[in-house]
Amino acid sequence: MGYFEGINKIKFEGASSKNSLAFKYYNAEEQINGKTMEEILRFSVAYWHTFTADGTDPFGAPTMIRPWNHLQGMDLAKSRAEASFELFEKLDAPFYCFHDKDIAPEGDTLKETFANLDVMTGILKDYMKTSKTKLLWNTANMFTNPRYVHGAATSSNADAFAYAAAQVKKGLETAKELEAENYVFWGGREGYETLLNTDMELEQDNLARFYHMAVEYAKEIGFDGQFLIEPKPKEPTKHQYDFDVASGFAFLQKYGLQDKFKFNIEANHATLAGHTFEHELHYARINGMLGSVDANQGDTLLGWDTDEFPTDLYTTTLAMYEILQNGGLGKGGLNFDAKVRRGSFEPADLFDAHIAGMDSFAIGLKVANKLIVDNVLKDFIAKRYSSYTDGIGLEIAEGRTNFHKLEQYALSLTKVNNESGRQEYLKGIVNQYLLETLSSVKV
Ligand code: XUL
Ligand code: CO
Repeated sequence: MGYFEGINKIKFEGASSKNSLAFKYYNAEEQINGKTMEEILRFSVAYWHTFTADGTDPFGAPTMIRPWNHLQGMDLAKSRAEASFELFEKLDAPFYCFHDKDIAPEGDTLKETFANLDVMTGILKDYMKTSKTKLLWNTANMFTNPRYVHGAATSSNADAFAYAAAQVKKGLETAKELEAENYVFWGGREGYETLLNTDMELEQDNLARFYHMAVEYAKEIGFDGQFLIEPKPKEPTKHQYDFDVASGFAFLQKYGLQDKFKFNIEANHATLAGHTFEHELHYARINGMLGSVDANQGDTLLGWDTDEFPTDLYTTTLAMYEILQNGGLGKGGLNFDAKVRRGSFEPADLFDAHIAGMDSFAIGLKVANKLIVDNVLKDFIAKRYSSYTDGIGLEIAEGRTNFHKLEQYALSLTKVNNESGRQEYLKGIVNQYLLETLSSVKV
């Protein structure tokens, strides 16, 4: 203890609190439909943004003032681990997530890297014995090291494929050891830049073989966490294979992997793919594939992944609307794959950022729950599609018709009457629920 001096355990103080280091809306204990906010929201801290990132950007040097900045190698790794559990405790965070490379430095050989990982896994395991914070997921960083310049499981080089396999094998052992609830694949370099040098068919077949081997090995060692694929359309590669949920789902189905995987959906990745966050959540949900969430937000003025802490209440509301209708996130959670801005370089900014994100999702949860309890959108949608509940519509919905019958029916119509979709009215209603919830929050 002692990395974040002057910062006490963050408490819920209510909407009128002027204390920046207090929750205004996130009240872990508060019950929403028989479950606590903590149980529904399952917040997670991302190790890489909070403990590993130093504020470097393509134009400038590190800016982050961190108590561990003077250290290196394994000393640095140990210090970050100690600091992380202090932050988790102060935020009362139920979960955290990491890449292998975040928790332990790479050695000169794979053997050395594994030895470093073993030490750090043991240290994290010890902290976890006396902490409530569990591992939501871990993953392998197969994008930073130059060996992955052409990809990992989709590399043109079989040696890189093998190295990646060894890394994931170790990752699954770590997941088992730390009792991770999930294991994530984000295909950082699994994509391509130009077809002029790419065998896309082989790359995709290999990616599927890799996933199958991971599933097999998890079974072999008895790791029963949920496998998750995290789609992202671009960055760092121009074309990433796991573009969005729809393309990822098609891939999983083609290769018979759809029962073994779900999706980890990141807000900023959704918008990079030209979708809304709620579109991706919805698409996964209706296909039974919504696994977990990387909770962040992008910037509509910028075309890249800015990984900002989520503060847009409209978006958190519509995201929670999907998550609640999914019956929650199961083994998944809301992982803040988000970083403080380069100019927010003080340790206290890490707390402000998480508090803002947690409060924003708490508000979203309350508004979404009210929208669901009052059946506002559901009733509207049911009425909008009511033509499929009797007559010719029911015949269509039950698969009891054909083009001959439909042609006959159409010939009998004098006019097709439509009703307004009333989009503006519905947006007004969502605003009304948002404002009503905000004003009714106990202060
Ligand atoms: C990159 C990204 C990753 C994954 C884990 O955009 O989101 O941090 O969440 O590899
Ligand atoms: Co992510």
